Amino acid sequence: MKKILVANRGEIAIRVMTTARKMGIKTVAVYSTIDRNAPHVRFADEAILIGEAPSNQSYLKGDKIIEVAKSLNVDGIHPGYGFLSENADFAELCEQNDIIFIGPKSKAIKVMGSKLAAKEAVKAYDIPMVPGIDEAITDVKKAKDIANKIGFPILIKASAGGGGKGMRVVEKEKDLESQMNRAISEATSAFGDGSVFIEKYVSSPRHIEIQVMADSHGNVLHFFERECSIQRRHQKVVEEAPSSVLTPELRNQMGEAAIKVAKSCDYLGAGTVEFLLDENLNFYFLEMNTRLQVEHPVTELISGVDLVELQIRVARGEKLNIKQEDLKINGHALELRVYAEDPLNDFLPSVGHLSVYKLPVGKGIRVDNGYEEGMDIPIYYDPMLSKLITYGNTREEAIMLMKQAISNYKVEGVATTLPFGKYVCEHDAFISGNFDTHFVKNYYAPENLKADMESDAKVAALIAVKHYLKDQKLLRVPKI
Ligand code: MV4
Repeated sequence: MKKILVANRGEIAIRVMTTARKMGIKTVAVYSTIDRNAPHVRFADEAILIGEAPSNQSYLKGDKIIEVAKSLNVDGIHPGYGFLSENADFAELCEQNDIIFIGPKSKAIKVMGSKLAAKEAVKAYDIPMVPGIDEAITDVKKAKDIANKIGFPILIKASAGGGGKGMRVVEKEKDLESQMNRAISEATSAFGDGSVFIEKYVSSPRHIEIQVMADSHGNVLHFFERECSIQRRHQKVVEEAPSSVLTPELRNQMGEAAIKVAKSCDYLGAGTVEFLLDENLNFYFLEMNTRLQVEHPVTELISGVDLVELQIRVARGEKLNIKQEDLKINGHALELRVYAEDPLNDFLPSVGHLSVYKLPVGKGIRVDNGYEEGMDIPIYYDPMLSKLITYGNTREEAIMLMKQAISNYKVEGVATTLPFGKYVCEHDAFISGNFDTHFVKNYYAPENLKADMESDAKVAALIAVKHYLKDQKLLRVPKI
């Protein structure tokens, strides 16, 4: 592979190109009109305008991107995350045009994109699943029978959903019929597929996911877990590796299960197998994400591998030259997603002009960033500015570094999730490691953050006054 096109923007485009460059591979950026001066465009060896700002006129135009790739003799396309990364048709279009899609084969994307097809695929592999059914259900009477067998509360999920879309909790039998009808009509309009199924509702789970990597020679490795329970409305905000609750035995079991999930769909490349972990440390397979994930850096830091490099290597047919038993966890990593969103105002996007934008630097601090001072944040895309990642010998050290890094990260012009990150790092439940997917709902209210920010402002004001008074005492040469 001599030249790679990155079909993405922002921090992930730069992240992928950094590794390509390290490997001696040329890079091509694609961009929309509004991204004309974006950092990922200047970072690449070549850059091509592909359309107008809305994603469906640019970053989602698979045929246009293939056309550009062919005209520039590109060997492979890296889709990053989001956009075309889990589009089976695009993966197939690449294959048909003799361009390597740096990701799994379209078939694996398709199977894992359907929750019911995924359940079917892993059936023969002895993977722990949440009690429930593994086929689409439309008959309310049958649904009631099953729900009573499993026991309420139950969860109705859309087969074509994922990431929490199209889910409904049902507490009592009397609500089942109306909730089921709503779920079916929602799934039909959102995904064009009204298939829904039922699972036992695990009420206070942790979200633990396992990073896997597969080559085209039948080797699959796992790179341990990421704890992603700190999320709001299915949007992750803080992630870490390793999880503070897994024992080495449980980690092995979940890793083995994740490898089996990858094998069940003949997986290739980087993937993530999501599990729910209940209070009694039972784990259940949820779904597989067939892409490089946003939070991959915490895994890179604790395992010492470059996941993008491995993606490129296996995509060009190389064997994974690492053995599972050689992989060890070293240290602890935390990631805060820095969004241009206002935590004091229901996390609404706070797009605008980055009048000040200064990144923290130092040992144990990594910032995967897509923006710079003076830029406007476009309204058209995900408002994530960067990922602030810290790495220490222990969890305590990583948390301390995160608090330092947050205070050295200077942003003016837009509100960000940085103060929210500080709030999480200072919260007892987070510090103790005793939290679940309800952390934000249970412990966060804008008032808490406001109090926090005001007391910080008071301390800053007191320091300023002290300096001023000290300054006044100094002997000054009088002006004549
Ligand atoms: C669940 C669940 C409880 N019980 N399934 C949400 C996203 C999608 N990947 C699956 N999700 C869940 N499935 C059963 N049977 C709770 C969630 C869930 C969740 C999972 C991971 C991270 C955050 C979450 C927030 C709310 C609900």
